[in-house]
Amino acid sequence: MESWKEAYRVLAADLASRGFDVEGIKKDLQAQWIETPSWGYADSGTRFKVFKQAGAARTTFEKLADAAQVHKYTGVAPSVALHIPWDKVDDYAELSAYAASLGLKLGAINPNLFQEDDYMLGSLCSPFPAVRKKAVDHCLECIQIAKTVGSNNISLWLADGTSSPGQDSFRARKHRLVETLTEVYAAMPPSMRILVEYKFFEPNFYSTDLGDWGASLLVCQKLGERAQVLVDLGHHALGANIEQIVAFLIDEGRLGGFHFNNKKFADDDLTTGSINPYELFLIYNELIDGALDPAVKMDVAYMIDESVNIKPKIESVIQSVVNVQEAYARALLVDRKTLRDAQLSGDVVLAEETVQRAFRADVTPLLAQVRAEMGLAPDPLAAYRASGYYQRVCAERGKAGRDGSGYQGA
Ligand code: LRH
Ligand code: MN
Repeated sequence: MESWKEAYRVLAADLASRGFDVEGIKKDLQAQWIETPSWGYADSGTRFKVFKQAGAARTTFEKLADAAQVHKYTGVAPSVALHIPWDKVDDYAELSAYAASLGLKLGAINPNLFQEDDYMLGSLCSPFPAVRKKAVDHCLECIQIAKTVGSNNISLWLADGTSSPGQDSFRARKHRLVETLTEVYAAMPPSMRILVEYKFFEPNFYSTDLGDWGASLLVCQKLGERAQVLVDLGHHALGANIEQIVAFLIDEGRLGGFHFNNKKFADDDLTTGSINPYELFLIYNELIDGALDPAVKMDVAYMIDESVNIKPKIESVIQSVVNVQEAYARALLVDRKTLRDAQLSGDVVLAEETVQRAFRADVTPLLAQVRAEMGLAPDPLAAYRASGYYQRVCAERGKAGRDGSGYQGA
């Protein structure tokens, strides 16, 4: 018997003896839906160097083929977010059909308002009306693409900001932002929503128009119910309590989604859970607390937004998905009655111990069992590595050679 099966039997018996609904927990884990980013499969780097990797996806079709590998072995990554124009194609219906042939759905559509010369002083916040119109038109184009591929999420990040004191009026830029986004919001069909992402700095280094969750929430409240805040884990000042921000947004009914990744310093876009798995667990602890509250309405898009420079892309995304599964599984093991009683009686240590006991749990056998019940191998990364897919695409995509992970390519 594979070792994880015995470990699972012991864990399930212990959890059941402590009053946990093990079957319910497995159902929740099987229902997880984690969207991966098309741009996470292509070569990316820093301003210093983009290390071209053997086998990296070069076209949107190859990005979808690689994303299908992540879903094939994890079972919980059935959709891919697109970035326009990085994923611009002549026929989006054909792209959508190709995705479906791979068992995938096309997810959030990300407008790109940060790579045109015209956007030097901003896009939707630009002082120049013609530039604002160009930016609005691009968002309207993305709404059309979303309609064509059956996506209901427009995921908007703005690089807009200023780089020196006095460069522009903060209030005037805010007015332009609300005015232009009101036009974009009005163009969305009733089934569609806009996820408004904030970031505290970069590429502007004096001010950012959507610089924190408060700015994003304010703008969303001015737009309407179908405007919600997107929380990218790399977009906060060091020390920010992201799980508290998540709790506030849940309580306001304005948590639209996540861009999961991890950081040590700034917007590092590292593998999710690779630096601070406790933070990811604490975020899921707030998500479950909200989901258990009948007064709270939640519709959260769980998306990964990473671009790793050294690791083979597919393997890093598999690691990220597995780390998100583990964070959710551990958070499902928080004894919420004991936690609430400890909180209400001021027993701070017992409250912390209750949370940490769940974080310390080894959920590997639980997830292995969940995968087995989904007809999948217990270890996605090992199964992917054993598949030979990587060697095959290296040969097909024609760049053999060392890629930092020891693979010699074809
Ligand atoms: C900006 C960001 C945004 C994407 C980009 C790829 O830092 O997080 O979500 O458009 O990364
Ligand atoms: Mn992001």
